[in-house]
Amino acid sequence: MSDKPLSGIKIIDFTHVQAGPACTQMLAWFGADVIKVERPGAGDVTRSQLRDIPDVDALYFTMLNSNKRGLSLDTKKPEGKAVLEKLIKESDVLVENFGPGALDRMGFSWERIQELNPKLILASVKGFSDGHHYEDLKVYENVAQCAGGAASTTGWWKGEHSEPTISAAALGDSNTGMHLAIGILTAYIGRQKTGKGQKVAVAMQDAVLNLCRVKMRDQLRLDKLGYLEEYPQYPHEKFGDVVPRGGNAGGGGQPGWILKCKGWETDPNAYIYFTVQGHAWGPICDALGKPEWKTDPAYTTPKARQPHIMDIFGTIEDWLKDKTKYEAVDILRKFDIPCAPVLSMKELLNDESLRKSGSIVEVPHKVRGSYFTVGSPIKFSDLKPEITASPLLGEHTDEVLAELGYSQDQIKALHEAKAV
Ligand code: CAO
Repeated sequence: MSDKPLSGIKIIDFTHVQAGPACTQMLAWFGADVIKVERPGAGDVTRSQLRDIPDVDALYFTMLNSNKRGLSLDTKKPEGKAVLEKLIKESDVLVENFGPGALDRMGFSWERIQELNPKLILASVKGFSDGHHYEDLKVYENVAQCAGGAASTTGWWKGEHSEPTISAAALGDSNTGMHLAIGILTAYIGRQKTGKGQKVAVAMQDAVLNLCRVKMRDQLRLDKLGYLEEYPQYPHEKFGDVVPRGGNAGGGGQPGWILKCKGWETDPNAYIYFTVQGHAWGPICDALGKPEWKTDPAYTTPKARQPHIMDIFGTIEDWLKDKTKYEAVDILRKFDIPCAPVLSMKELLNDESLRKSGSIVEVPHKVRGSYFTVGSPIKFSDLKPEITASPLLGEHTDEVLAELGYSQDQIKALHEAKAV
């Protein structure tokens, strides 16, 4: 057994696609023994979705299933069910994100699981919470972003592209998985006190809403005031009765916007994000070479600036015209201005700092050679998560069965019955 913080915790990883796998992958990085259970011959659908190399596990799968062991098991066959029962008896956690009711239909209701192992923690992701009027719906990422409030508050408020907009960040999937990981660890610590397992559930709608908390704040303010002073609609346009989409506005108390830099005409990412911190107006004026703004009453307070904040951003864009995004940030950082270049995936993939910190890692893989993936975003002083390859379908089936006490003959029989 290794000395990683979660070593000794055995997790049945009955997850697929992204929300569940993102959760169990993180627990595996930190030392848990995560056994990915998949249907023989097929496996997680992401193994074959969006492949870049024929017949090789797709990056969609490899990037969400590292550090796990692979067990192929048909849990609809009696022999397969018997293996799962044994596994449940010997494990600490079962994580699943099947469609509503699938685990019950398989014969593994919460009541049955408790009979098999009262210490087991059952962790589930569903689209909507138990008892919700949409609890029967199957849900993918973008459905959750719409149901959780993200889509109605993202994007542009007028013009051709003013419809609700989806974020590229996996607010519905990986975000829900991260919430579930916190729930599992909480239940695990709880179990140390009570000796009992419990059911942990996170609905994708709730996880998205949790990240949209500030938009709920804005709805409450709008209901009271009828306007939102930090939105680009203020003070020249009318507000309706729901939180409008705010384009690239700051969202908090500090106005901000995405501004063009040198080369924007041909480079889709030649931009920076610029924030106007209320208390740092002086340094902004110094950085831009506009000392007169420091004493001009039209500029000295956030309230005075807000009616013409877009003109101020226009002046800053003028200043940025002959500077690349990197040059601009190098100047602005000297004045303590919160800003960053807009980075493409290509730039992030090749970013030396991210490689050095382990946020982007290269992982050797038995079949594909090696692949780049996103490493642990959580850094510890006494743990450096080492990212290892995702398992091939059923790669560790015999090993796991042997650990469960199956003899070589019994393992052979399970293969012959096509149960594994
Ligand atoms: N052996 C035998 N059967 C297996 C199995 C195994 N090892 N693993 C899964 N199955 C079966 C299940 O028992 C279920 O069968 P039934 O429907 O007959 O009971 C079926 O495979 C899986 O059903 P599903 O509803 O989970 O799969 P789907 O592709 O139709 O839907 C998804 C996918 C993601 C929409 C659905 O799982 C879902 O809504 N999950 C909850 C929300 C979620 O996590 N969504 C995020 C996914 S990431 O974008």
